[in-house]
Amino acid sequence: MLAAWTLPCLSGDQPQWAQAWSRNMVSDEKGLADSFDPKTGRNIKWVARLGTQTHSTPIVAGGRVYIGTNNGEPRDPKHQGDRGVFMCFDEKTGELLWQLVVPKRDEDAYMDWPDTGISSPATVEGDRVYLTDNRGEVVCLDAKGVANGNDGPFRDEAAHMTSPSTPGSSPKRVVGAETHPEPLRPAADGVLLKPGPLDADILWVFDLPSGAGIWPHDGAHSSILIHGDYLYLNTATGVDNTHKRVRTPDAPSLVVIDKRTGQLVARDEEHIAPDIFHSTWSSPSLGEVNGRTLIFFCGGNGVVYAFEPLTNPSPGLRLPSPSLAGRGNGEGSVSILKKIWQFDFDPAAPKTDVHKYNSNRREGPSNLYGMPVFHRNRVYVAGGGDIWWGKNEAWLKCIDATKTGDIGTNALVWSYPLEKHVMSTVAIDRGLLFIADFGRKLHCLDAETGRPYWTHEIQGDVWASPLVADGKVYLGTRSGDFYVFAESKEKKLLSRVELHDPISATATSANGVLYVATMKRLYAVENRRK
Ligand SMILES: [Ca+2]
Ligand SMILES: [Ca+2]
Repeated sequence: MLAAWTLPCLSGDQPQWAQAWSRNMVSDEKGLADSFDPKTGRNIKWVARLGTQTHSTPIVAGGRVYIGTNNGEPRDPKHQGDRGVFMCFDEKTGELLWQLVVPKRDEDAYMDWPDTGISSPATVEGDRVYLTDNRGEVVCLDAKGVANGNDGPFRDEAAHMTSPSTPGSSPKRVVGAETHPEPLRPAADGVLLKPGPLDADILWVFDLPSGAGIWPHDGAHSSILIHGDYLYLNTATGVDNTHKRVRTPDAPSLVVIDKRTGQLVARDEEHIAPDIFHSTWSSPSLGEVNGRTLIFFCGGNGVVYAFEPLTNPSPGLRLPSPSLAGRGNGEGSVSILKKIWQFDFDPAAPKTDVHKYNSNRREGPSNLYGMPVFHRNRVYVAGGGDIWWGKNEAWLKCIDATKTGDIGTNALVWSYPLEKHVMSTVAIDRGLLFIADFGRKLHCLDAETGRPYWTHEIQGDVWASPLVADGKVYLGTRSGDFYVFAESKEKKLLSRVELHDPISATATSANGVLYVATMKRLYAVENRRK
C-alpha cells in the first residue's frame, strides 16, 4: 500500500522550475522537436485548454503535468468567476485530473490582481505538490487529489474554495484606500461549495500575510526550493496600493517552512522590506561553494544575498512552533537565516526614499525578477529598473560566490548591459549563456567573460526565460511568437511558431516532450520524426 502511494519522479521529470537547485534554465532532455504547428497538428502530442491568463511555467512529475492559470474558461461549472486555478493533467493524454481553485483576495485588487490567476510554478517531491497560490498561501497538495480520499491534516477544502464575493463583483481598485490583508471570509449565505473528484486535496496551508506578516502585492510568484525537510521561498511581499509605501517594514523577504507540517521555521532578518521598490518575485537558488552549501536570494531592494541553509534537526529535537493564527511573524520562535554575503546589484542607484522614483524611467533603484543562477562558483543575476514603475536601465551581472561579507566591486566578475528591463533567468550550457530582455532581444554571451557572441531582435516583450535543451534554445514572447534557435556561437534561427496568444511561461522539457504554454493553451510537443 505504501509503495503504491509513492509517485516516483522519473529521471526525465522536471519537478521544479529550472535545474535543482542551481536554477540554471537547462535540461538534459534529448530528441526534442525543433518546430511544431498547432494548425496541422505537426509534432503535437496533445493540447489542453487553460484559462485566459497563464503566467506559470509547467512542471512535470510522476506522470502528471502541473500549471497555474485563471478561471477564464471554467472547467467545473460550480467554480464561476475570477479565481486562481492550478491544474493537474495526465502526462500521457492531457486529460484534466484535478484542479485547485482559490478565491481572489477581494479586500484590495492590488493584493491579488484581477484575472492573473496562480502565477507560481509548482515544486513536486514524491506525491506532494508545493505551491504558492494567488492569495499568498503556501499549500501542500496531494498529487493524487481527492480521488483517493480527502487527506489531512487539512480537510476544510469546502470553505477554502468558497468565495465570499458575489459572482460578477470586482474588488476595489482604489489607490490609497486604507485596506489590509484579511483571512478568507465565510460566504455571506453560509453555503459552501461541495468538493468533488475534480478538486484538489490540500494537505496543509500556510498563509504568508497572517502567518509571516507579509503584504501581498499584485500576486505571489514563488518557485519553492526544497532542501532536506525545508521549503525556501520568496514571500512576494511588496508595496501597497499607492506603489509608494511599504506598510509592513518588518516583513520577511525569504522564509523557510517545514515541508512536513507547513510551519514557519526561519526567515531573513536583513530589513529588506522598506526598500522594496515593487515586490519580491525572485525565487531562491542553491549551490555548493568550496564545500559549503549556500542559498542565494535576490531581494526586492536590488541586493543579492547568500545565506547558510538550515541544517535538519536531529530526530527528537523540537522545532520552534510559531503561532499560525493572528498577525505577526511568531517573533522569538523563528530562526534567523545566517547571512554569508550580500552584493549590491546597482551600487550607483539611490538608496534612500526609493519610492519617490516611482514612474521615473531614467533614474531610480533596481529590482530583480529572474532567479540567481549558480554555476561553477559564480552567481548570474539579471536585473535593473522595474518594468512597470522604474528606470529602463538593466544589466546581467556575474558574481564571484566565494567571497564573504559585504562584497562589492571585488566580487563582480563581469557586467553586461542589457537593452531595457529584464524578467528572465539565464540559461548556461557548454560555455554559452542565453538571456532575453524587454528590449526585445535574445542575447548569446560567453558565460566566462560576458562577451556577446550574437543578439537577435525578437517580436514582443519577454516575460519567460530561455530554455536550453537538446542543443536548442526555446523562447516564447508576449506577442505569441515561439522561437527555436540552435545552441551555438553562431546565430541560427531554427523556427518561429506563431501561437497568437501571449506567452509568459518558460518552456519545459520532460520525458522527451516539450511543453509550451500560452495564455490559453498548453501544448505538449513531441518530435514525431525520431
Ligand atoms: Ca487524497
Ligand atoms: Ca485535504
